[in-house]
Amino acid sequence: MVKATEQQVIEAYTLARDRYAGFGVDTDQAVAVLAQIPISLHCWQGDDVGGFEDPEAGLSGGIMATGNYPGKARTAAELRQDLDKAYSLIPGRHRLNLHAIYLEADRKIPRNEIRPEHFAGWVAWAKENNHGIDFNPTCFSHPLAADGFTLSHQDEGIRQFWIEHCMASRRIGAYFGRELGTPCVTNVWIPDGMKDTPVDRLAPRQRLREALDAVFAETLDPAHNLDAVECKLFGLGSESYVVGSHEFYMGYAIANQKLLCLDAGHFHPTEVISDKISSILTYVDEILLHVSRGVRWDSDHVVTLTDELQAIAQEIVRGNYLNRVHIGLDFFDASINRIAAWTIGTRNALRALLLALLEPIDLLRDLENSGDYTGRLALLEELKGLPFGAVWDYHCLQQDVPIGVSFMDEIRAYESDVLSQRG
Ligand code: RNT
Ligand code: ZN
Repeated sequence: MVKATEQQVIEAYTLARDRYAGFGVDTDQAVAVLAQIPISLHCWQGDDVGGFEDPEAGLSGGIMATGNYPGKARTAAELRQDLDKAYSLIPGRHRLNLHAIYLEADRKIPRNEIRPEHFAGWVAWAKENNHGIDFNPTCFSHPLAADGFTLSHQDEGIRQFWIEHCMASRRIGAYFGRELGTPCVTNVWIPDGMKDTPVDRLAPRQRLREALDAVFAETLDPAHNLDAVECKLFGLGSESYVVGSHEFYMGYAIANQKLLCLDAGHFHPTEVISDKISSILTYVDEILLHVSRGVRWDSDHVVTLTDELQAIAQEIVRGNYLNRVHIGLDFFDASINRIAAWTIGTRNALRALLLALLEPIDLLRDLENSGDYTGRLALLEELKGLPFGAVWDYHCLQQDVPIGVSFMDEIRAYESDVLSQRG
């Protein structure tokens, strides 16, 4: 493959800029805005959601990574090294989304005893590289979650254990926010549910509500920590009933002014989160997205540039929600190079945002408001053929990251130099 030269990229951009200007779109402005949008990269793509709490233990409890591509990170140091590589191939400054099981300690720490000091290594690295950090309590892959219930468990002691874990996680979130000068979004997802039809759908939900009230009882400065709750329709082993459903958490988020986390894979297969954003933001200040791609079910495939990904980005940009939507990724494909998975998925999320930023939104709105739906359709379809790729390449050039698929050259070199050396 012949790489595009700098001159080719600039020439193509110049033509594209004029083309977009014809629609009243300022491409320089679009890339300037794009450069400021942080995406929260999920640490768990780097090691198939294993974590470092207990290197012997595997993933269990309602989610699953499939594939055995060689070279996954085995330690926090390896994971950071892999993340550094991925960030170097993605334009912009981005965040890290950490799970509690990615702590560092010289002994196994019970989950209800995790403390900021167990994450000091991540903070030092984040400071050095200018990353914000987001956080998640890990309410799965644990003996006390083995029967499929955590915060809504019937047993008060088990419930209390998970409440303490989530409380400890929020304090760690506040520590990240304080240290890094940017609020940490701490997102609670629990696997609680039933494989087969329950007879009592209410009691677990009442227990979950009370448990969440206990988790959130301590007031933390929103400049340091923001709380989010993530709903789900079904999961592995919770096919018939999920305690923390969409209605449950939407109600909870509105009643308690929490962030609602919308995961693109957590709804009926033809239901889309893009259409939910403006509804929910009518009632809560901010939301968190888990941008993912389900294939027939909540399969957590690497994000591709689908219609729905573009629709999500359009909603964020058209609604002027860039300051109210926290964009996180959530996929874990263990069957391909994991650094490529991060790079491809994140670059796609950014490409979708760029496409949205390049829309002549005022023109489109005028057509719609004047009832000219024919003109709206014609323009929307024509926009799909405009040279947005030239703008994207220029953005990558400006941000000093590989242009086009040449990022794969670096990933292949890293695979042979680093990943292949791992046992
Ligand atoms: C699970 C949820 C949750 C997890 C992460 C690892 O269905 O999507 O967000 O993927 O916490
Ligand atoms: Zn998720």
